[in-house]
Amino acid sequence: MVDILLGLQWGDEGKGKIVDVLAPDYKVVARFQGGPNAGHTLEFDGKKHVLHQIPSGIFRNDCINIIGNGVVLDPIIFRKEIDGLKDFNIDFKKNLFISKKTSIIIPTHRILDAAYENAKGKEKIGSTLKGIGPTYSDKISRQGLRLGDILSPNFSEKYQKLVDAHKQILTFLDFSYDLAPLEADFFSAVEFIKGFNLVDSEYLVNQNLKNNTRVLAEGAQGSLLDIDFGSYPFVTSSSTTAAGVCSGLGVSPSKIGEVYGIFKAYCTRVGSGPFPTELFDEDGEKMRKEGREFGSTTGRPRRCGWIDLPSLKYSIMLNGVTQLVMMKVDVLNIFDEIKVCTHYELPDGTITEELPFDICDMDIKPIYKTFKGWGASLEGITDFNVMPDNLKAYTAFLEQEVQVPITYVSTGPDRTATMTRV
Ligand code: 2SA
Ligand code: MG
Repeated sequence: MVDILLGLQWGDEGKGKIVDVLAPDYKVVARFQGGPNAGHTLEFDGKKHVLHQIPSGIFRNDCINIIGNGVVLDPIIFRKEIDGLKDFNIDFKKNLFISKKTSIIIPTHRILDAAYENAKGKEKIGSTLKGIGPTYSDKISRQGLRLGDILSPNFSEKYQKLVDAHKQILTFLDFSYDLAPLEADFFSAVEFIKGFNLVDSEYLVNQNLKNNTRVLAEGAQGSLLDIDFGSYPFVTSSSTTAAGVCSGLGVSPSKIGEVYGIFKAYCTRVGSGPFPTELFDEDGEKMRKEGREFGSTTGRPRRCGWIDLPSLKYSIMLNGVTQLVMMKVDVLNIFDEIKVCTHYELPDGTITEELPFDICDMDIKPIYKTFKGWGASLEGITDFNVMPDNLKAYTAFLEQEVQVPITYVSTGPDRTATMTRV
């Protein structure tokens, strides 16, 4: 079976840490969508590591890591990431496999990303500017480059054809850029990647499934940034929900097992787009500071707010979540009161639990239920039964609302700061 681990909000739920906690149970960890726009932070042995394109199982030497066909990969960033891992003595030949069908981000994709954002003026998506949208656009419009293409003798011609098409758009948008230094880096990174295992990873994944090896599919970006179900157009360009695993790795829906849904005990969002429970006051500031809420890829301050049940329920529904993992509960230790948005009030007075189609064009008023804070450190607590009563009440309320059990609660960035329901 393929188990799936994904974020239920707008990203940065702490997937990196949880994959790392779960990784010992899996011999294969695979990425199925997204690319260098992701930032998965792992902390162990007192050190922090941020991964962008490489799956989080890479620190376990008995774990095979797969970058699937649904991913968009930037060779320049890939090379930097590999360099950043040199102290760990990782055997990449043994532990890392990249699909030949993975789409390649070329330098002009990044330039186009910036040019499109620039052209949008005030309506910016808040893209990470890693070229994600333009690369997926080229994939869908059937002119993109795939990793297997770098092995072909015609690669530079294929590349040039695509760059020429991009240049026309950039001229039209009147956007100035300096391609030469990026191109030099790109071609040297392409040579570098040739030293890795480039495979038809759908066979590799399915062979493992046939041998009863458990595979973990690791999501990047949150479910609410999904191209179909997120707050379009303020979304990323891939299928971030469970459905994306099938097409992004080449596995059948009948092979999907557990779906772990990760959410923060509050909410954050980077980039533009609706965020009904966003706080603009001192509480929001406190969450950002206490939770160190700054983008791990771009360093941007994240917008913060209370937990939002209508959107959490929506994500749980779309993904078929079977187990929940609640992250960063310790950030709420310092709050006297903790709020949960249970419903939305729309501008016309309707009270609803559903996300409206035109969510981007309206002001939604969140309706809150207030809980007492627990006002205590959670350090050293690893058992659900001994958590403070007020945290128990908060957890029980969420579970009862969403009807899915919370099986892990994370109380700090380190692997060991995790409460497990036994
Ligand atoms: P893009 O670059 O085209 O995918 O951007 C489109 C929208 O998707 C949002 N997005 C993200 N939101 C949260 N975290 C992401 N990854 C990094 C991280 C972000 C960072 O893990 O910290 O470092 O800033 C991520 N990637 C994309 C993005 O903000 C746009 O709203
Ligand atoms: Mg992140």
